[in-house]
Amino acid sequence: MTESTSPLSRYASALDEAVTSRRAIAQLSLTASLTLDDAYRVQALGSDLRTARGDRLVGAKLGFTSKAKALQMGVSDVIFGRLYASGEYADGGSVVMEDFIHPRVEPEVAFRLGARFDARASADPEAELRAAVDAVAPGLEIIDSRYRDFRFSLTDVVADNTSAAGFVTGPWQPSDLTSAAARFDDRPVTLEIDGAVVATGSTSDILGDPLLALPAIARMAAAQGVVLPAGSVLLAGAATAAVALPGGVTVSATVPGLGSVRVTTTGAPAEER
Ligand code: 0L1
Ligand code: MG
Repeated sequence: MTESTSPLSRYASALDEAVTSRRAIAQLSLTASLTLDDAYRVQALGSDLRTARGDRLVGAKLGFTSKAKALQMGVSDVIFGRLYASGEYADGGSVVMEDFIHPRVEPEVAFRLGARFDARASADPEAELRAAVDAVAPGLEIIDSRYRDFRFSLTDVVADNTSAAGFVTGPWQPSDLTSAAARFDDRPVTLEIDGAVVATGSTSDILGDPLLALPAIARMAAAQGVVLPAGSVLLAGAATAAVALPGGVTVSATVPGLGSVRVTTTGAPAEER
């Protein structure tokens, strides 16, 4: 059996088809028993499919970074996903909801890489990644599970690229993370839709401090052999639970000291049409 006809390859194709058709599929775990390594292999095969049709890796993200979500999922480690150029939106721009199935939005803290990062070529990936970060910004992540009813197991969601579907970053602030004074914990985070607060949290809900996403991303990029180009965006994790994202609204996130980020949505996601 060649890899293109293997079960893992078929799962990657089914998930990719769900992305392009905006039609949710059944959870893989209902009929398949995947290991976590298998699930990351499906994610990597999905990445090959995306790049084959002209998409480009522009960053990485973590999920399950809050204690509450990790407990809910019964997991003890974060999950790692990839960000693509097709999912990058401009701050203050608009997002066409027809591109999604049943999107949700969450406020995040984002880091930017000033230099290419290849964890496997580094003697000290954690230190190198921290040194490579040149700026920080507030972010919004749009997640959109490719599974029906937004329901999944740990391996399902890893295979589905951790539900990653879109992201936007606010104004970048230059930041030197090699300074011992750098810390981003304990800042209130507000998520608003059309000016009404829909969720509040704290940057401390992201692994205690969003900075702690960096060693996790370094470790997981090494494990997955993911090389991040200069300019990559690293989404550290969500500071609140995700909120359903309808069409025809303006959503914004604000983090004191980092600023605000916003996008406007147009149209309606697939499941509302
Ligand atoms: O980015 C996230 O925090 C989401 C991780 C995947 C789980 C989900 O879709 O809720
Ligand atoms: Mg997220």
